[in-house]
Amino acid sequence: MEITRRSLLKATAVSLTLAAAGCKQKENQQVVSEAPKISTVEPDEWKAAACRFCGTGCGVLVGVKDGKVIATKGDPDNRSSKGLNCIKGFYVGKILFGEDRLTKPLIRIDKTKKGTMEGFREATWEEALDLIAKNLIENYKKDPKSIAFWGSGQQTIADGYASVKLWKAGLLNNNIDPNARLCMASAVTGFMSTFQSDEPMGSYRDLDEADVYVTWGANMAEMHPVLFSRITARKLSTPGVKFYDLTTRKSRTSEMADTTMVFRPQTDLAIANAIINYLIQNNKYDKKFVDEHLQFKAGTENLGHSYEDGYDKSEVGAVADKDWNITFEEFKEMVKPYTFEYVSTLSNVPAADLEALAKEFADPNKKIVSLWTMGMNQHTRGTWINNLVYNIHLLTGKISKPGSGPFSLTGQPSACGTAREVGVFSHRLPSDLVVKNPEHRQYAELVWNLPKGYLDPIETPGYHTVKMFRELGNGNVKFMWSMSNNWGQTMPKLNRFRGNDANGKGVKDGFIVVSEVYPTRSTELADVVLPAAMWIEREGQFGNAERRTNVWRKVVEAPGEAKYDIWAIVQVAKRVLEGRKIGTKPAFDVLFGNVWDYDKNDLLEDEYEVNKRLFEEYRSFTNPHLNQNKEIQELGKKLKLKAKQIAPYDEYIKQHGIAWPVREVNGEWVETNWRYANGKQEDGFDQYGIEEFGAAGKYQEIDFYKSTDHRPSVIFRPFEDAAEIPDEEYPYWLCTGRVLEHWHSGTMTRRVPELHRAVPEALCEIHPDDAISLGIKDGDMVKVVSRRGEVAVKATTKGRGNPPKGLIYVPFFAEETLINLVTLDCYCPISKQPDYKKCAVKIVKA
Ligand SMILES: Nc1nc2c(c(=O)[nH]1)N[C@H]1C(S)=C(S)[C@@H](COP(=O)(O)OP(=O)(O)OC[C@H]3O[C@@H](n4cnc5c(=O)[nH]c(N)nc54)[C@H](O)[C@@H]3O)O[C@H]1N2
Ligand SMILES: Nc1nc2c(c(=O)[nH]1)N[C@H]1C(S)=C(S)[C@@H](COP(=O)(O)OP(=O)(O)OC[C@H]3O[C@@H](n4cnc5c(=O)[nH]c(N)nc54)[C@H](O)[C@@H]3O)O[C@H]1N2
Ligand code: SF4
Ligand SMILES: [Mo]
Repeated sequence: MEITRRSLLKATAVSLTLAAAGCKQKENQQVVSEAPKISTVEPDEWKAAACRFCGTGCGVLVGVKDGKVIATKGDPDNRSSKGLNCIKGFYVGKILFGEDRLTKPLIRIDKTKKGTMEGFREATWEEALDLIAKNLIENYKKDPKSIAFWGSGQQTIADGYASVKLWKAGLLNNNIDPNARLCMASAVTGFMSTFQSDEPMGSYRDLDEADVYVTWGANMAEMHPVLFSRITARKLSTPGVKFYDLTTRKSRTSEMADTTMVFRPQTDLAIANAIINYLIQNNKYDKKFVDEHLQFKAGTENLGHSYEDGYDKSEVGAVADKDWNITFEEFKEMVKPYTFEYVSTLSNVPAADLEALAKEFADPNKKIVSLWTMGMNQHTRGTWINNLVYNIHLLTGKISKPGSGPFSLTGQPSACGTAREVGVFSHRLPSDLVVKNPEHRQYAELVWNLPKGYLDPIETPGYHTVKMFRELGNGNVKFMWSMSNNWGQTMPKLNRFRGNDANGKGVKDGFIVVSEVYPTRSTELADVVLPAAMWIEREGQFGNAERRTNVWRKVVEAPGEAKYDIWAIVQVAKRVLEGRKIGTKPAFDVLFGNVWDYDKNDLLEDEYEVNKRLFEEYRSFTNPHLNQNKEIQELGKKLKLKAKQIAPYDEYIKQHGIAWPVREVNGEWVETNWRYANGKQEDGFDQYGIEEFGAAGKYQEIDFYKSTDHRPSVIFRPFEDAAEIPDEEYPYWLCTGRVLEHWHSGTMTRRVPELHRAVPEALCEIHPDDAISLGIKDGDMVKVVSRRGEVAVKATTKGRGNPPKGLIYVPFFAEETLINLVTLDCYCPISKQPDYKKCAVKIVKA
């Protein structure tokens, strides 16, 4: 019998007993457990879902027996992951079973106990929802700017859509932003400024075909392990394949690299410019591609840094995103100073290594994939460094071709699908539409059945995330609702709103609602905690980094009274919209009537139906041509919304995920793998350039149909130094990030015994020479101190990563090691994404 890949996977799948297996909650979430129970019990059925964790978006099959999850394994039919899962995916089923799951709404009765999980009483949903609605309305009436919603790239697409609709159309308020601001905002502004359309053009299929891989600030071995395994497979099986790792600290990823280029933080800007300069000075760029497809621009320079509020309104802050046309010759002059010698002195990377990498790009026969995540996005010049990497790929024509392209990796499971596509940002609306554009608002009004001009009052963008939490700190935000995030641990410069007396006014005096599944550093600051159904305890949809949308059905019941987040959103909407009218109709009926059961005065009982209706409504933003309304058809056509078309809800379940733009061809819904690349549909190429928005057959191979004049921009962006640089008093760089085994604030993964045991505590990685000069031994407690705060942490010179001299690395997963008391909340002036990757600290023996 032929052993297929599929049968092999099936045969080797181990059924894990996922019941709470002795997990016990102790202080600081120390989970103690018995050895994992391996069993050979076969589930009654396997149900398809998407992994709860990272933006890779792997398919997971969930084994259910007697209504309980007993196993998970990779889904061979998911085209993003083809049956693979990493260690977190392997254990994902266990996140449901932490002993301290929140199962009842909690109302705070003692405000003096804020900062702890004491001082709450259990409440009914009715009570909790009434209290939330009362506080929301009261604060809104006093000052619309005093209310805020903080969403997430871990909300499902329907969750995000319902949140946006409630806030932007229901409350006419733009103070809604997601944690994706901390994560993907610079990627978005990078895409928008270069291409005028968000999200990558390439596909994971590129990873199987490239000759050269470059990571520009991504630890893929730990953060995108399944994608990394495709790179290693290619590298190990194909002679001559090269891998360059650009990083500020040697990581697990560096171990696979042929060349690791450890650069001084922030000098990636100069490194990219050195490559560009080399290509141009040596006539090694693709002249035909440049002439046919590109335009050149320059933008505002000398932006300075946003240490405190007021920056956005300052003279330079207000024009930070301005750019203008220049000639190729002008561009050439501007990059001229970036010689290898000069950049080598700035970055500490040997000139020969810079040249070797530049020569890879200069070779017209090499296919190159660039990859990045937080190294480039969490950066006070995050938009710029995104633009610069696009510049390199555009100048060499290495883009949107199988095996060649710039690939911005996403972190969260639905940073793309929810935060970006649905537009859970203060300045956005669904489908790349923005609040400040009148035609965009008009389109949203048409889809949402609002009178013309209804959305006008919200023309001013709301608070972006950092601003929102600064305003919470100083007491101007008085009502905050957060969902699927843990800001009490993950926001930078935490002591703006937690800890010392001068700050935290909004937390102490305000009204805070946290929708959660476990007690966290945020629920301890809450006035009301709403218990949520998680992952496969409800219907859901995520959109991953290669534009693939996944939909899963509810598999098991949530514990206790935990409810799915949409239910809570619509219940609050029902209460706060009571008595309000849109035109002649009750506001609630206009906005949420399609998911409401008027007989039972509750949401439709069928969660699938609720999700499907919300999803299909969002979908109508992307398929104006299918709408009966002529106005929607025409405006949608003008705005080229069809370029992001998604498929009907059920189609995603059937196909185990589909990548947009999706097209209906003879009754089949077909995905696109390489956007902008003209070619055969069945090979994964884009049809829109040929048929829909293309420049009338002008371009054969590629048509950037969303870009202004079909020409993306090569934008000059100079090197500017970091916001805070080590000095005599604070002599070390602090870099923060993650580890393989834990997800962000550790709330879920620390409750999985196997993952917790693998990495039970956060360690501070330090170079052995620095340790000697500070008199520190491995295992000593040290204090990491910045101008903002301090934290005690155990030091190691033998950590998983190896920082260079002068730089230390601390992960942020451990709630007892709040490294964000130390980090800086300066942000990129264009994307408003803060830089967690660099600030200045000193190290003191604790
Ligand atoms: N195991 C696990 N996987 C995850 C997550 C998780 O919590 N755990 N989270 C997911 C999420 S939401 C995200 S955003 C991603 C994050 O994925 P990554 O960005 O890969 O991970 P981080 O640890 O945040 O960042 C580490 C990288 O930042 C780079 N860096 C530091 N300073 C600079 C600089 O000045 N310039 C440049 N160019 N690079 C720099 C380092 O070189 C290093 O490669 O991971 C996703 N995957
Ligand atoms: N120092 C430092 N800080 C960072 C970063 C860094 O690199 N360094 N990276 C930043 C980045 S890129 C990111 S993406 C953020 C992530 O920051 P957050 O999103 O704030 O952190 P998470 O731990 O992912 O929080 C998600 C929460 O949702 C809960 N949850 C799970 N399922 C559900 C559900 O179905 N419903 C509800 N309501 N809740 C649910 C989980 O228990 C968890 O507490 O961290 C940022 N913070
Ligand atoms: S790579 Fe990401 S999506 Fe895939 S199994 Fe691991 S955590 Fe889940
Ligand atoms: Mo992220």
